[in-house]
Amino acid sequence: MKKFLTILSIVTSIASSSLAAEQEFLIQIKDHKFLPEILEIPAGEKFKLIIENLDKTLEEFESGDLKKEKLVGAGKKITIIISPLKAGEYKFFGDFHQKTAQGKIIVR
Ligand SMILES: [Cu+2]
Repeated sequence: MKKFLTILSIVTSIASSSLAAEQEFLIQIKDHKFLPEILEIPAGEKFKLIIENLDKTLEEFESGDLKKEKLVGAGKKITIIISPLKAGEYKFFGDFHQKTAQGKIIVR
């Protein structure tokens, strides 16, 4: 957990939200796993990732590949804006339950 990065991503989300119109994708967290674990996204398009935590425990959505890190409280939802990506695979994980909470975004 890096507080600075979390604040930075909140600021980025607010700055980007006024532009709207990007596609939204929902990832839920349940039993310390991501649903879905694999998400396919078109290359070169900015999109919105909504992370909903259905568990009763705090989780942190984290990805070195995407350079994102954001806390998701129990029963809460967060939004992350992702800038257009090149084709490839981008892994993400739940920082507090890394054994089970693993996923990736496949960009084509
Ligand atoms: Cu972390």
